[in-house]
Parts: sequence; structure tokens; C-alpha cells
Amino acid sequence: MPDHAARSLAGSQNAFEEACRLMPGGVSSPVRAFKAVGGTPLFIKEGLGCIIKDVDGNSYIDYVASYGPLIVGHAHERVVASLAKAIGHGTSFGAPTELETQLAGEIIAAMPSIEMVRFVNSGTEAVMSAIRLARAATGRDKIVKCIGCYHGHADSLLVQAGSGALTLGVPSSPGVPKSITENTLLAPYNNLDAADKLFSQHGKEMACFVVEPVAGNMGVVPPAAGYLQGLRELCTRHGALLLFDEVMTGFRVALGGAQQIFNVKPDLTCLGKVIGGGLPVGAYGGRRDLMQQISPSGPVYQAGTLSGNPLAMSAGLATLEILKEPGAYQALEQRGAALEAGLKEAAQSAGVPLVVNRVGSMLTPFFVKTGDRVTNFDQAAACDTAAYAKFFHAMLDQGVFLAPSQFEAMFIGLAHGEQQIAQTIAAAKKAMKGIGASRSKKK
Ligand code: KE4
Repeated sequence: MPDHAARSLAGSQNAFEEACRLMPGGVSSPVRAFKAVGGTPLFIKEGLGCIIKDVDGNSYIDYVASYGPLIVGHAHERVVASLAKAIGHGTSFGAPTELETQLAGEIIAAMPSIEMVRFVNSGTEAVMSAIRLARAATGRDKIVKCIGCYHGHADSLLVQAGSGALTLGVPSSPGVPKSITENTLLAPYNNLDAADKLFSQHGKEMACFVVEPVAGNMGVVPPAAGYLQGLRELCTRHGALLLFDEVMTGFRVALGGAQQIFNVKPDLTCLGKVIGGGLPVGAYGGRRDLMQQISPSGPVYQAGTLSGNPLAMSAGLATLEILKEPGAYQALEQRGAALEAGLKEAAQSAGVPLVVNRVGSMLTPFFVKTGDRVTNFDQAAACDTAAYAKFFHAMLDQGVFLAPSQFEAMFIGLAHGEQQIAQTIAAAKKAMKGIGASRSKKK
């Protein structure tokens, strides 16, 4: 890999200064600002396949992939062609198009738990709307989310564990009224006993249990054996709805999402990211008796000017067509496994404690301080974020772009070939050596 350490970053630095004058933090979404790892955020000029180029002309192997959507690679010729065809006929009409029906059909064919689907414009909107539906359908107000899971920035989901034995939600952001979060309960991820306890105390008031079936927002944390099945049983027993937030895992970990891998049927599913192929999109869907309650077929209101717009539908359809091709998910699995093995080997040979959690083509290298597992938020939060920051910059200096936070995922796509995976592992070996050396100096 080129030695990017001496690379010019003047373009990004100037762009960042200008952006900070006009936009909060100079970014359109907080994680992009590099706050967790330090340094100047890269301003990206273009991407092709698994490579992105910043405004200074430096190239990187990209594992951010827009936090998941670009699973087939940047500017894939079939996605570009599909968009070019659509854009020539107009961008949005405020009227139905057959493209929405086509993409709805693809989603329903891939995920049997989804009998009907509604498109929105982001994962946040999808989860927010699905929760409204769950509350309407059950006539109950309380919802449960897991500590460490992220479901977008709707008020009722910006909660953190509050005081009190029962982790009652308290706002995790100014501007969120306590009256909103009082109906949000928090449960530790992968802890069925804690969920059981919440249900035994609040089961009758509970509209839904919303969960990432594979957590991706505390870093990647797979569900413990039986955890999702246990949540399914608890929800059924107490008359609450099970809501799988598959915004990240949908069409990422399998064509049928995490619900296919773990064979658990949620009542409602939220989607985003991959189904838009890089265009703004979200969707929620599930049982017909539930979805029929959404306006205009039912009383639960939800709307959106650009929902189902032809461009996002076209990019999503092209992306799913590519993913449906034989061998696509096997290739993603192989590359994910190769990268996981390479990262582990690099850390082991450098004497750096590392846990790598992976499901298919999403993985996180956790720089653990103690222990050899990361199965919940507390263990993820205890990781050495300074070591991760060092790793991030050492990889960036070698032309590999990772998420600028320990609590995100690396996303491998079909455009990551054996050569790029090998280059990434070589860069990791060098990065880990540096971290290992500074660790032994401290001893
Ligand atoms: P959006 O509103 O960002 O489209 O989706 C929210 C969301 C919902 N559910 C899950 C499981 C998600 O991962 C997300 C968004 N993921 C983050 C990555 N950690 C998006 C990156 C960002 O916020 O800039």
C-alpha cells in the first residue's frame, strides 16, 4: 500500500474549515467528524468499487461503505445505469410508480415475515413509524430497546439507562422531553433474564420490543444463542410485538437478513441502507393485519414527500438484483472470514489483545483491555478506544479507511477483492506492530 502518512490533507483541511463555518461540526452526520479518533475528517471526492478518493487525490480501500449501503461497491455500473435510466424520466412525482411495487415485491420475496411494506426516507423514519404502528395496534404505550443498540434519532429512542432498578429511559440528548422517554424501557442486549424481568413487570403495557437482531452500533455484537428466540417467545406470551431493526443487517448478512440466519420471525421489520443502494431510503413492513392499519388503508398516520422515489427504488432494485446472483453471499462470507482471520493473526503476532466479532460481511475489531469476548454494551464500552484510534490512523496512513469509531462496523462488499483484503491485512499487521510496540514501552 502507498505510504499515505506523508500524504497531503490540505484539501480536506480547507474544506473542513469552510464546512464548519456553515454546518454544525462541518458534517451532515456526527460520526463523520472524526471526534472519536481525532484528526481532520476526510472530504471524499469520488468512489469506484471498494476505493474512495479524497479531495487531495489520496485513495483508500473503503470499509465504511456509507455505513452499509454500498455493499456492491461505489458507482457500480449496473446501479449507475439503473439510476441514469430513471433520472431521464424524472426524479419524483408525488404519485405512485411501479418501481415501488417492484422493490416491495423483492423485499417481500426475500423476507417471508414481511407481507406488506411501506417506504420512507431513512432508517430513523422506518423505526419511528413502526413503533407508532406497534403502539396503535396493541393500544399500549411502552416500548423496550436494548442498551447499546441504535435505531435512529427519533425522540423516543434517544434514551440512556436512567436511575432505578428498572432501567427507565431518560433522554440521552437535550431537547428530548422526559415525557417522551418515560415510555421507553431499556434492557441489556443478549440478556434474556433481564428481558424476562421487564416483561413480568411491564408486559401488559408493552407495545413492542425493538432490537437489532445483530447489534451493529456498539460495534458488531451477534445475538447469544437462543436470545432472539427467547425474545420472540416473551413477546408472543405478553402480547407485545417483536420489531427487528434490520436497517443495517437487512440484505447485508443474508438476502433474508438476520431473521433468515437466526430463523426468528418478527412481527415488524425495519430496513434501510442496502435497499436504497446508496440513495436515501427506509422501509418498514410485516404482518398484513398490522400494515393494513397504516394510512390510508388504516388510521395510523405516516407520510413522506419523497417516500418511494424512483431514484432510490431504481438504485435499490439494481443492488438487490446483483445480490440475488448465485454466490454473492458466499463471496461476502469468504472475504469476511479472510479479513477476520487476518486481523486476529495480525493482533496475535503483535501481542495486542483483540476480539473480532463478525456476521457475514460486517465485523468489528474490538481492542479489549480484559477478557476475550464482547457480547454486550458494557464489554464493548470497556474497550480501549485510544488503541482503536491509533489503529484507525495507522490504517488510514496506509490507505485503508475504517469507521472513525470503535463502536461501528467494518463493511465488506462485493467489490473488495482478494488483493484488497490482502492489502488490508498487510496494513493491519503493520498497524498492530506499532500498537504492540507502544504497549510494551508502557510496561
Ligand atoms: P438512518 O436514519 O441513519 O438512515 O438509520 C438509522 C439507523 C437505524 N437502525 C440501525 C440499526 C442503524 O444502524 C441506523 C443508522 N446507522 C448509523 C451507523 N451506526 C448510520 C451512520 C450515521 O448516523 O451517520
